[in-house]
Amino acid sequence: MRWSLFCRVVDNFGDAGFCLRLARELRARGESVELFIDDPRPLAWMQPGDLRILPWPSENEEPALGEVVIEAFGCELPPGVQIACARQAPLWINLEYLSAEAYVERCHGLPSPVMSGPARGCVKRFFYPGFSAATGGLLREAGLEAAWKAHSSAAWWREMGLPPLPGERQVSLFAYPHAPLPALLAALADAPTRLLVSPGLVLPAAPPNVRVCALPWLSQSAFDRLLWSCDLNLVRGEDSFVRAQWAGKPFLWHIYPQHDRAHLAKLDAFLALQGTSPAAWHAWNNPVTTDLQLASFFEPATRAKALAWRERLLSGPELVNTLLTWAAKQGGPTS
Ligand code: TRH
Repeated sequence: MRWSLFCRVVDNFGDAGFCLRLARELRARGESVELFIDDPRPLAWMQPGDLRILPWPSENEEPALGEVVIEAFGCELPPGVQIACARQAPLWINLEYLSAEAYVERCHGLPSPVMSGPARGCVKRFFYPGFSAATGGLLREAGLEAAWKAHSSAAWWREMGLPPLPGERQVSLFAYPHAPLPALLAALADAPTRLLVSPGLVLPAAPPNVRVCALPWLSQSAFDRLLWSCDLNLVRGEDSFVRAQWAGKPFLWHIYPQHDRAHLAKLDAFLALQGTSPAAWHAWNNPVTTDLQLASFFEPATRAKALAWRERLLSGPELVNTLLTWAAKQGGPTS
């Protein structure tokens, strides 16, 4: 089957990063895929391989579409593409953001009739990624489990030219600039720690026990392996948040802030689902935090909990499987 993915980069890298993983994995499972994207620059360092990447269509362009069209994260298709949808009647999927909130189960799979514009009368279908069997699930590459099991952190650090000092804790940091970085540095100062910092953050001077290592942008594959190799991962947005869960290591989430503070309900929904005490998570997401307690994140019980959570997610739905099942079942015209 042929899939046409449409992605507009709102800001940051999550939309592009997720669409790239999705396109790559559909391809890996034998599907034919093209990714239309308005800003392909982040894909260069994420490393798209030989995927078919196309520029965002102009207003009146009517591309020949695949049997499935994915409109990612409310990116609103240009009028010409909407006309093409009305004429070609693909399975048209409105792919939404990940959340653990209750509305996701209610809304996953619902029809979304197009009420105006050139595709008026067509019906899209809502697809919600999520954590339970009643959602679209999480994207997990078919090869991920074998690669994760075969991974050697020691070998990977050597390969990257980043060997750790003996006894040093390894912590990755990918966060938004408003994160309470002084509190983080203070929280890590109780034991020798290397803080591996992704681009985009300016850190204050580090205390003696904390060794800061600035990273370049890594390919998605290397970024995943960074998370597999660290003792604690500080991740953000949605895609790295999911990757931290597949890493099976303790992690702390810097959630993407929304103007109406809706992100706090989203954060709490995840914590409730996981049964996690919110103190450190709330503190990390408060820009003026001065007291961040992270000692428990390095305890064996927290490591065991991260692995148990990973196991639980492994038994849940996988997003690409869900999409392929939809495509097989609902592949007929939707207009
Ligand atoms: O960049 P983000 O903050 O993206 C955000 C969120 O997805 C947010 O929910 C969304 O609304 C907004 O974009 C528009 O964080 P995220 O989701 O983790 O995406 C980062 C991507 O970059 C992810 O695919 C991992 C990838 N990445 C690398 O490939 N190499 C790297 O070195 C790093 C740091 C990230």
